[in-house]
Formats: sequence, structure tokens, C-alpha cells
Amino acid sequence: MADLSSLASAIVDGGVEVVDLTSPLHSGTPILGLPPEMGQTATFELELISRYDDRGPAWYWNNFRTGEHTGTHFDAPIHWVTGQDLDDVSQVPAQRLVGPACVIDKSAEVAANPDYCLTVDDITTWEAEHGAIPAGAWVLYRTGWSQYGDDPAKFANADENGPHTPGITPEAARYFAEKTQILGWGTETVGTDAGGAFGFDPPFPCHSLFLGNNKYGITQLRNLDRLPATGAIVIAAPLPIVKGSGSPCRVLALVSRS
Ligand code: 23J
Ligand code: MN
Repeated sequence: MADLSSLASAIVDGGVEVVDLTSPLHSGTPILGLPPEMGQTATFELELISRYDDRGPAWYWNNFRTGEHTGTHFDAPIHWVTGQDLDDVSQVPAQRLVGPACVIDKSAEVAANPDYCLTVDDITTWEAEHGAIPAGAWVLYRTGWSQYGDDPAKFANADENGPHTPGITPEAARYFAEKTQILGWGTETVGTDAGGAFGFDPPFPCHSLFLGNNKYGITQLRNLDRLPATGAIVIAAPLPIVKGSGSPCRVLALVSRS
């Protein structure tokens, strides 16, 4: 049996650090902007119910309104037409929310080219150095993009041709989706696909291929620079919204420091 007692004491004494990979949720948290003729997602907004006042003398609480796909969030298979018969976010098995992290660092490439997309070659090279990506892994794409997360304009990096943010090539998305048993793909950007992915073949290859193959997406991750390439455990915790296509998500990583 797995030794959870040594894990428990390491969490208490700091031998295992809990790294928060989640971006804070507030009205300025960046959201995806689609072309104006399409439906738009909502920013996160708090609405005060009471704050130690005549509407509630001893308590503070809020209602909130948000898109399912705001901030650090989870894409369930049903989000995409290719996964329409697969799980909504409440149906994703808890066992498939937790797994070993494989961190692929392309931050240098992205610093030189914000449209950089991960290739099959990059995956092969990473596996030659770190070993095969195991079944049940979360593959996390470290790009450095989270440094722009407090500035929605820089985060979107759009010009007249659309957004310029890093992602994955259709070939690499197909490789992960069809040839591996990973849980999914996590990015630092507003979505799991590149900013230019509408023009790829297929459009939005990560959404189309991953979600259609019962794999998941997580976005707007932070602190990936605090993870080793292998060895961390990632816990993704979306809300079980019944019929939901996704959910804001707390994402935590357990990292050995001893
Ligand atoms: C809807 C349409 C296109 C995209 C997205 C949503 C996302 O990125 C998302 O958050 O799932 S690219
Ligand atoms: Mn999404």
C-alpha cells in the first residue's frame, strides 16, 4: 500500500511543498475574447450580500457571477463538439483529476516567438531526456506566459491578425490525444490552444483532439517555474457543476523539497 503517513508528515514539515498553480479570481482576471458575432464569456464579478451590517450583522458573504471558462479553469470533454457525448465537468472521475506532472519548458522559445507551438519533435526530445510520459500524467506547458497574467492586453497580445500566444501544433496535439493516455494538457495562457489556433487544421486542435479523446485541459496556470520536469503530483479541482462544460479550478502541485 502507498505510504501516506510519510507523505502526511512531509506535508507538515515542509519536505513536500504545496505549490499553488492557480491565478487569483477577480474582475480583472483575463478572459477569452471571441470574434464579436459569437457568444462571449463573462468576467468574474462579486456581488455583496452583506458585510457585518444591517443585512447581516455578524457575517460577510457574496454572490458571484462568472463564465465557466474564466481564469485558471478546467475544460471537460463535453466543452467541444468532438466530445459532446463524453463527460460534463461533474462527471469527470475524481481519480482522473490527480496525476504526475510532466513539465515541458519552452519559455526560451516563447520569449523569442510568442506564437511558438510545441512540436512532436519537442515531445520526443523531452522523453529522451526525462523518460516516457506516463499514463495518467498531466502534461504542463511552461512558457513564461503567466508573467503577463495581471495585464489582460499583454496577456492576449493581439494585433490586427488576432492574438499571439503559444500553444501546440495539430500534430503534437494528435500525438498526445491518440497515442498516449495522459489526463490532459495544462497551459499558462487564456486557453489550451495557441492564440492563432482558429486558423490551424483542424481549428483549435487541442480542444478538438484532446476533448474528443476524453482528455482534459487546464489553463492560466502560474508558478510552473517552481516545478521539476518530473516528480511533482498535480491535483486539479474543478467544481462539479452538473451539465457544466468546465469550471474555475484550483490547481495544486505537491513537490518534494527533501
Ligand atoms: C470557446 C471557443 C474557443 C476557445 C475556447 C472556448 C477556450 O479556449 C476555452 O476556454 O475553452 S479557444
Ligand atoms: Mn476553457
